[in-house]
Amino acid sequence: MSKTALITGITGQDGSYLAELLISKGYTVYGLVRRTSTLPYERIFHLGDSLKLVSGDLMDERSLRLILETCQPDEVYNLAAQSFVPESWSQTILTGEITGLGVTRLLNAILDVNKNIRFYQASTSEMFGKAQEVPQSEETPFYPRSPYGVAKLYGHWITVNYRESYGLYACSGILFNHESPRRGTEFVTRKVTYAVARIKAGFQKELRLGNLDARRDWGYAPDYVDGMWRMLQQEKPEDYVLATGETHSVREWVEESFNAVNLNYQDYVVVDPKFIRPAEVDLLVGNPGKARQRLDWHSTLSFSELVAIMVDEDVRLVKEHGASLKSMDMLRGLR
Ligand code: NAP
Ligand code: F7E
Repeated sequence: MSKTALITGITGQDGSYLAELLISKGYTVYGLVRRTSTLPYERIFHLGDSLKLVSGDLMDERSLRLILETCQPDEVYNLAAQSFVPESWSQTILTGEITGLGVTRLLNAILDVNKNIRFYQASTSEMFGKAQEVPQSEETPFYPRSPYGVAKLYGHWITVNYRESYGLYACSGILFNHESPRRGTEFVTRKVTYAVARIKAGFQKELRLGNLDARRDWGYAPDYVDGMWRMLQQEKPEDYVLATGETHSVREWVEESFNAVNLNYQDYVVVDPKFIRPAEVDLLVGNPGKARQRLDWHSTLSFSELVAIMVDEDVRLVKEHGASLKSMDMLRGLR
């Protein structure tokens, strides 16, 4: 019999790729959307009727219970969060409420409605923060460096705790940065590839960035949602790191992106203190050994291939919609 899944964070980068994957596997897929006065559905429009949307919010436990009763999912993927690290210093309480306590609300609703639901929690390499060892694995001690990382660490431990307290099938996926043409333009990879496309087209003159020396383990988002699904298909619930095992600096990402359109980044990039964080995560690189061995999971794109597909897609986007995107970007303030 075909399975049913509920995805929170359906309008985000990962939600859209996970919905595609599960629909392709024959799942009935529900996506939780929060009530807004305009529709943030740009990443899921193309899924049409194959995706069912339900209204609720991680801030509201009753809405979660009602949704579980209506949808009766076999699997719940909790991808919803206030996920932008800098915002977590200015909206600290909100980040704690959604990204941290929101996990407990959803787990409580699962306990009330159906303890057999399999649960995936979107944990993050930001929990390693000031990394205590290199590379980071499931065994590495945590040391978060932002209110976002702190909130996610709470979400991680409450997932582990409910698994151990109530016997839930609950997994925490500790995912390193993963990117795609659907990445939000406030995150550094997409901010850069989008700016490169605009500069090449003559819409933008410079690119203002923060710390170019930070290092990240960047992979391709569709690979990572496949890993989430694999975690919920095992005999026993466990936690897994998903990463490429390679690290690159922001500067390398910038250089490679400008090179892709035959420009020299030094002619355009300005370091702006506005984008420097109160506390930085200097070096992340994951060890995906456990996921490789137990889940047969692999990342499929090299660093250069990832940069290339993101630059190509943004060049195409700017060519097609250049002028209208320009006014939209002004409204968004392109952080
Ligand atoms: P994203 O694009 O920022 O999407 C976040 C999603 O959460 C959006 O759909 C957003 O809905 C939803 N959301 C926010 N507050 C909510 C609330 N109160 N109730 C219900 N939904 C709410 O994030 P992503 O990159 O796809 O990441 C997915 C998850 O993985 C997040 O939890 C993130 O923290 C985590 N993560 C991401 C990465 C990465 O590299 N991408 C790595 C590790 C972990 P709206 O559209 O309405 O705002
Ligand atoms: O920053 C540096 C910045 O915002 C990466 C989220 O998905 O991945 C993401 O968090 C690095 C940092 O991602 C700018 O200081 C320099 O060192 O793209 P980011 P993040 O903070 O790593 C993790 C795994 C998550 O879980 C999060 O939800 O780039 N950087 N200059 C900049 N970053 C931004 N955003 N903007 C700049 O201008």
